Amino acid sequence: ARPLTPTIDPCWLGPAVTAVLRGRHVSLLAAGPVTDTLRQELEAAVGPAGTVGGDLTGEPVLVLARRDLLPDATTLTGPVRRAVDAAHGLGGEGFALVGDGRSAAIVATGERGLLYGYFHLLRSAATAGSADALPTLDVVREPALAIRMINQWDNTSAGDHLGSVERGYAGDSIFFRDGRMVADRRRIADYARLLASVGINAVSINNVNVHPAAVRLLTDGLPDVADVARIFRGFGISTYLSVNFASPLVLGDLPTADPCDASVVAWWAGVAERIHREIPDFGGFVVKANSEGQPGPFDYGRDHVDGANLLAGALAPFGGRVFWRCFVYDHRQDWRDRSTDRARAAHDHFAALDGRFADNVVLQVKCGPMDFQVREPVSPLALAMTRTNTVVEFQITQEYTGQQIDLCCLLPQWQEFLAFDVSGEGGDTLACALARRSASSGVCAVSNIGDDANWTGHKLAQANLYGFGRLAWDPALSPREILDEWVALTFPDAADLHETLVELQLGSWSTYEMYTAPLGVGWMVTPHTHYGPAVDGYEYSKWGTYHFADRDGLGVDRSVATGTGFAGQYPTAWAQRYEHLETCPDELLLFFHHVPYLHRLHTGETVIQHIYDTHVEGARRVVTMRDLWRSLEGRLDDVSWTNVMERLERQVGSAREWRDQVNTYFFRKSGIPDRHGRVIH
Ligand code: GCW
Repeated sequence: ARPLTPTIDPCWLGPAVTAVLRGRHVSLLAAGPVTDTLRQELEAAVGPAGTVGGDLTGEPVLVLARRDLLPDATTLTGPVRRAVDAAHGLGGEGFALVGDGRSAAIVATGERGLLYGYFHLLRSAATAGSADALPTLDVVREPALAIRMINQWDNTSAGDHLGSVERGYAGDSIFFRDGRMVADRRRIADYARLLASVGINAVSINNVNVHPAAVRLLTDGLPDVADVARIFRGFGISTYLSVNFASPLVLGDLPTADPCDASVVAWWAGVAERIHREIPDFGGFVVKANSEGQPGPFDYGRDHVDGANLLAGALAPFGGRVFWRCFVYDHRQDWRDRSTDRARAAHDHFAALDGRFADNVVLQVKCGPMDFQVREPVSPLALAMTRTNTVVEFQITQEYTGQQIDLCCLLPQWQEFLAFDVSGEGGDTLACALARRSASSGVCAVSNIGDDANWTGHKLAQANLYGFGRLAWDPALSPREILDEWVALTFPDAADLHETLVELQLGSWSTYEMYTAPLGVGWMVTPHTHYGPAVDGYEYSKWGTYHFADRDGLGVDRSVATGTGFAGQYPTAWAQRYEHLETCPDELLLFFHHVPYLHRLHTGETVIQHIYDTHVEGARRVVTMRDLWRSLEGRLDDVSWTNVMERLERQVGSAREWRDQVNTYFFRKSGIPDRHGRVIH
């Protein structure tokens, strides 16, 4: 509840959210940088009529206390007493929160737990619907996943590849401008607060494509990075930098970046030490190496283990980690070569290296084997690395899912990935497997924010950022539960529209899927920009992204028997299921198989008719959403209403274009008419 930067959308932390604490007498027993933030939060929330004390005198209505700073439990009563008992055995991020309606207590082992407990209290009050009553509850919460990270793809200057934020659809970077860190850092603090409120505990602040100018963040830019790290530290978030593997070369310090060269080893050790001096709790590095033209260990005949362990060795003395990305594939493929399959690449490169990485290396694996398409199977590499720390990477920014012009709430997609049955025979979900793997495993995601007044370009895209954090904390939450919270917090004055807003979000991913590339085949997008349809846009390209449509059928044969063998990268039960037409799920049919247009889906419908029907239906649903939104005029704040209205109008146009291009394309290829005789151009 610290004052927000004026004119900036407070997202899910608007002033109404802290109303429950106004005028209250609160007590905070803890110490440290996060406690200082929490104190500011509380002071702003209670306002001039309330107080924030540091002990238990005067019967505070809310107590937030580190367990070890409280007197002996037997001397305590009420919620504090119950919370102390419940907090027994919690880790540093967990909390116990007990409220009896009149008073409440949050007890934790560490100060981060108190901060998370505080935001939980605000959420509970908002979702309970009575903004100024303390909730009645008795909960113990701990994050399911240890690593809950956000990756910024922010360039240090706008002249870099793809603008100031790569794949950013919400304005420019809030971190960098004209090659330097922005001077006014209030927006960064607001962002830190938003992230902490949903449990994010790590952030990398610059693009994984590290252009030469950005390499200077390790040198002249370091004091500014240290200042940003200080801001994040106050919210329990550790700061990471993306680094260029060839940094010693780029900076002109050494003639090589060979990971096995002693001078390179010493160079990185020196860098890590300097950073540590400025940022004692520095998180570490994120590295995109030998991927899409970025330098890496292959340039010296070395492998990923050599590369990752080099940086890990430099950071290890200071407790830092290396996030080594596994998005490695041949981006100069010959489309004539049917044996190379981009989907196989990550597993082919990394699976055999399991167990050889240093303890502070974390492999960062994209959630699907391709690249954040609207529908992909889970990455088999995420399942395979059982002896290596792993984070699964999601993309909040909607690169391939409508670019925050189209409404596409991705929570159902992420939830499906995290709930994936790892063995295919019951047992661990992917989320459980990650939790079990190590205390350096979890999830990360590419942010969708920029310096737009509403952060995300599309007001409703805020839910994706909110929801990613909530799912990372608790993957068992359903998209509906998360959206219930998000709507209650974001639109506190529109209780009558609650269900409408939740439903709008919930259905939007499947609507988007309907009018874009069908049945998991992906990639029918405009090359490079990735917005709007281009059915053959990537068909003869070097990027390895094909649908192979001809007059008889379409899809990619990734079976072991007759195709690229990708299906065989899965654990046996899944490999079997994907291998065969009879068991392959419809929504992934064209990802795994090339089939004739008249092949029948499990629904009984033919593939071609399914394409026609879903495209017509998807575009129709967008019109319905637009009309519904139009009818809400005056019932939500004008700024939000106008923003979403304008985006939905554009989405209607985009969906129409997708529908007509995709349907026309397949009619022309197949010559098979639409059973319902609708116009195909
Ligand atoms: O999806 C692709 C994007 C690139 C991005 C790359 C990656 C940061 O088109 O813009 O580069 O993925 O994940 O590295």
